[in-house]
Amino acid sequence: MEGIKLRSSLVVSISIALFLLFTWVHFPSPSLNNYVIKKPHTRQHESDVPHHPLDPLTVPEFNKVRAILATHPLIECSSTYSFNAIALEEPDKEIVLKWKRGDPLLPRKASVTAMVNGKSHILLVDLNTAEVSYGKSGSTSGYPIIMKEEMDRVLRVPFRNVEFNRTISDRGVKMEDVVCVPLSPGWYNMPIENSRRLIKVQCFSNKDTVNFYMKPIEGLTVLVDIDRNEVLRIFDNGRGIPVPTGINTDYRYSVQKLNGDLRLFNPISMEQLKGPSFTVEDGHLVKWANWEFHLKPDARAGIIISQAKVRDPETLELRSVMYKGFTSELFVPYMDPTEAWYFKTYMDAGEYGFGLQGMPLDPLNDCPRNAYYMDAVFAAADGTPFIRTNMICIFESYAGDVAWRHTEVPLNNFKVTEVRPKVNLVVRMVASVGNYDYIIDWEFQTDGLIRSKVGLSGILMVKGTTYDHMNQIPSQEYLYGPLLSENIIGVIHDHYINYYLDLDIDGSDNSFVKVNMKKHETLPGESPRKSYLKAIRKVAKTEKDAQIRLSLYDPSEFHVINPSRKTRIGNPSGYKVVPSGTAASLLDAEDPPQKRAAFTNNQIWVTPYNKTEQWAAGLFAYQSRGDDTLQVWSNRDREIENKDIVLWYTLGFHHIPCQEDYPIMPTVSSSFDLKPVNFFERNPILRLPPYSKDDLPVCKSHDLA
Ligand SMILES: *[C@@H]1O[C@H](CO)[C@@H](O)[C@H](O)[C@H]1NC(C)=O
Ligand SMILES: *[C@@H]1O[C@H](CO)[C@@H](O)[C@H](O)[C@H]1NC(C)=O
Ligand SMILES: [Cu+2]
Repeated sequence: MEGIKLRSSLVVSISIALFLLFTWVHFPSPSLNNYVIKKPHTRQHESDVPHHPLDPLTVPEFNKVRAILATHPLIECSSTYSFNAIALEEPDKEIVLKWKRGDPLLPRKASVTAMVNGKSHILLVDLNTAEVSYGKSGSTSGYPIIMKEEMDRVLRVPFRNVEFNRTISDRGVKMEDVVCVPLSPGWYNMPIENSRRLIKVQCFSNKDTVNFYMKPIEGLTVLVDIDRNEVLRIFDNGRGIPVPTGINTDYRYSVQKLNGDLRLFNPISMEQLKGPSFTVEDGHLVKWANWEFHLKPDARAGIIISQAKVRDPETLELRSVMYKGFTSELFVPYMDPTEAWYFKTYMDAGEYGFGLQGMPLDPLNDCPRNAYYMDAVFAAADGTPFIRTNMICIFESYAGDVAWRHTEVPLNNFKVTEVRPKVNLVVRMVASVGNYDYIIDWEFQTDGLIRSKVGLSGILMVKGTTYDHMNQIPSQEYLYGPLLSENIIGVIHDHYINYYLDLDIDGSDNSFVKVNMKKHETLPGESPRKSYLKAIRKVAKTEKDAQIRLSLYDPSEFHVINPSRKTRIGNPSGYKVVPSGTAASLLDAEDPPQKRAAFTNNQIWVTPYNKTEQWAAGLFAYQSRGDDTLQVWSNRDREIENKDIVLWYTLGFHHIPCQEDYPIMPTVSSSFDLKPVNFFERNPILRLPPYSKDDLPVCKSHDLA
């Protein structure tokens, strides 16, 4: 009996071959199986031919990369190797910008990160010439994303250890109930961490529940050398802490004790009698309303939005807003300094691959009926491509909101009411990184606004405790989080999601402007008012001018403008980044996890465009030491005025768990906006027509069956 239970596999047939897609969830998901059989509203797989210079690698291209590398000396002569990243090496930005639909496709290249004998190498593979060259990393420390195959392998290692088996049975847990998870170890400048790729394995019991996270075998940590496949150390504390019972922790609908119909509301769906208003051309080019953008899945980032353009209602010109936007890194530090917990400071994109953890979406529940689904092609550790079906969904969303309105008060015999309904286009993926689920939305609005939203759901990482009631606890300060259930503490933690936003407002050369609200006091006798606010504009000259910490008592707007494109009356065309609910890291700047995730030192940064600076915690985030972070790059204090610049925004959450988060969390969301400021001459949706009854005939329910 093994600790890992890979029971969930699904077979996907495509025209050339059969690929096996394994997920590393530990139990079969009923909904997953349903949709494979029915596949409602899923359109065909990605085409095997790329059409656009930014299109992701196709199945034949992955196979070609693999074939070319098979005869490369680095791979051919090594006994063991793995490919921990294979992705399109995007052509240089200026070349992509010149490329037009109908032009011959630009040469295709793949960037491959290979781990050979415990060392990482970057190989650039030219798919046209089959030439292979070595690429530069910029990182001096750290390792690439850990692959699923490596995690499967290390999860078996503890079970070959007598001491591990003994402590499991001493704790009264049956071997067949043990489920283990692979936890990235962070980096703490300890001798054992040098020149070794490490992982920490912790285990749970899944007796009587699929929600094994609620049954931790507390205090047991197995330190494993990933490449040598051996146990280095076993930390065995907390033997006196019982494994929680797990009663009523199973969250599957099928096991809920049903007393009649549990529905709180009748089913709702959005109907589009005339069909959707968006198209996805050549697999990746999305066109909707006044928007057009390139969309692709990515093993590390999840979703990449490229070349987002919005149509100007006055000139009908398609105007550039963003060259590239994606979630660059995540940081999830837990607030417990004890042996079994201090290292839990995950960086989910660079350590596990945010896209690799993007599991198939569940139609009707993850996305509405009118959604279109996009598949991803990723590569396994040996380079074999596989298809992750339904990884992204795209849909028009109408939540009953208003795009703009006015009713004139009937004081002077006015009878005016004008209202426009608000319909948005949503692009969504969900990354299930171990216990947590991140719902990532990019929402495009007709008024030119882009909203980036993150929803957190899934299961808490909890800590076992001897306490089963608050009245046994002398003071809350003894714990690292609230008691959530008998013998379970929800450890306090943060979530940070960093966005790379290469805004190109009407072209690449842009400036960053801080528009600071300042209190002004009136002179004696000047006005009955004592004070008022003024907006003071300041153009950032260098990177340090653009290291921004938000404060309610020193508020600013943050604009990215094109100084050479002005409106009719002379305002520079721009977009602003609009933060909403967010959180800042309070860890010590010299704390190792904070140094590694130094992108959380500020909420906003602006750097000059540099193709190799894309991953906010460095290219190699696993066991990184913080030498290749956004903080390090920004400290060079390069010039950023009227240049091609990249804005970085970090969305944060402090999470003090509560009983409602148990046994699975209702979604918590936050977002930020990219909003036009003097980009359009006036309200860009002024001419949007309202609905009338004829637009939306009422259908009987049987018409929809
Ligand atoms: C681009 O980024 C890399 C990695 O940080 C750095 O080594 C290089 O100097 C940068 N180039 C410029 C022009 O800043
Ligand atoms: C540990 O237990 C597992 C599961 O019962 C068994 O397969 C394995 O052989 C045991 N390992 C040792 C070293 O006894
Ligand atoms: Cu949380």
